[in-house]
Amino acid sequence: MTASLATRGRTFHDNAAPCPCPSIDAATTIYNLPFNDLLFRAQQVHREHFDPNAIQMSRLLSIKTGGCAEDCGYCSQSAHYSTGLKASKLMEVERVLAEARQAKEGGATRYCMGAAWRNPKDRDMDALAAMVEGVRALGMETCMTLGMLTPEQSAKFAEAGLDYYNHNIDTSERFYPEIITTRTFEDRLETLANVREAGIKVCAGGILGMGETVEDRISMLVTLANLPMPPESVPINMLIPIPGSKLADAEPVDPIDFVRTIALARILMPRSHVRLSAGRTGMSDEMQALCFFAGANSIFVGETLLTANNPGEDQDAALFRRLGLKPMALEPAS
Ligand code: SAM
Ligand code: DTB
Ligand code: SF4
Repeated sequence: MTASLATRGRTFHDNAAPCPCPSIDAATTIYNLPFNDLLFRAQQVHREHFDPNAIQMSRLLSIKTGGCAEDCGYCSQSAHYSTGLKASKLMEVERVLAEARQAKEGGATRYCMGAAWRNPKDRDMDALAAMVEGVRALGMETCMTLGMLTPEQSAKFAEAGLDYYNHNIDTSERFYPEIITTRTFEDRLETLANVREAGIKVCAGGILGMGETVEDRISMLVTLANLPMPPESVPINMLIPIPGSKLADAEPVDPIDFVRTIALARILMPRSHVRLSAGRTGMSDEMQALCFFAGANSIFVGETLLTANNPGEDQDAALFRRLGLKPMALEPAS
């Protein structure tokens, strides 16, 4: 099982001609282009597939906060660290729907519900499916991020109409055990395969600024681009250092390296939405502008992510005005 999953993407693509899949070497060459050449190329690719001034807007809600059994070194919600976060139980369906209505009024077109779980329990599946159905009925796209899923759980969410499942690979296969020890990189790929097989769209990306090397970042993107189908949505998070977590004092990522990584994601996954995700409160308008120029075309809106701060509505409205950006309209459901 393990080996076949690890090679799944490569086998698929090796049989396809011409092979569109990037190797680490090819991706590294692109990454190391002079900055202006890299951004020009990313912007060209971006314009072939998207309106360069339209940004997709998603809203997050933590439907079950804290007390998580996993030991992810970056996370405020892991029970392995003392981050001062108060744990809570799974929210009632009606409360989730009330929050989703507000998010819609704020302009979000996708509603992402996150839970601090290693995996969902079967006893919670009916309530989770009801959340998906209720949010869909409001006319928003739905996304969930709940940890690992079995094929059966994935099928149940597909039946409920779940549009996207977020499950990040976070970093390279090499660096993964330095950040998380309670599950493996392979476990992540397995859930991604289960979600894909159920017919749900995939949202998968990672975090920069955890002490990884540039090579680790390139390797993470090459893994994503070589999946049997690349993720439709690729969130690139900048680490929000959480006091008390293992990565509280990690060295911040160089902003130019961050922009280069966004540009590489755009070039390697031309049709995917690349999301400038967590960490925007730590970025200047100028850095965000460069990220949009490099091909990022999605953000989280609203004052909170799951537990951490995010620029609020007013700040983002001002940013959009400054840059002449507009919200991306929802594509009609197929
Ligand atoms: N428990 C689920 C899981 O791990 O898949 C879902 C929630 S988890 C918080 C979703 C993602 O948020 C993580 O995979 C990670 O990429 C990102 N994330 C969590 N804490 C972060 C932080 N402090 N800074 C940046 N990104 C973070
Ligand atoms: C993703 O890549 N980033 C989001 C979403 N997927 C679930 C989460 C960011 C979390 C930031 C830290 C926090 O709010 O606790
Ligand atoms: Fe749990 Fe997800 Fe946080 Fe890891 S990232 S500790 S799985 S909530």
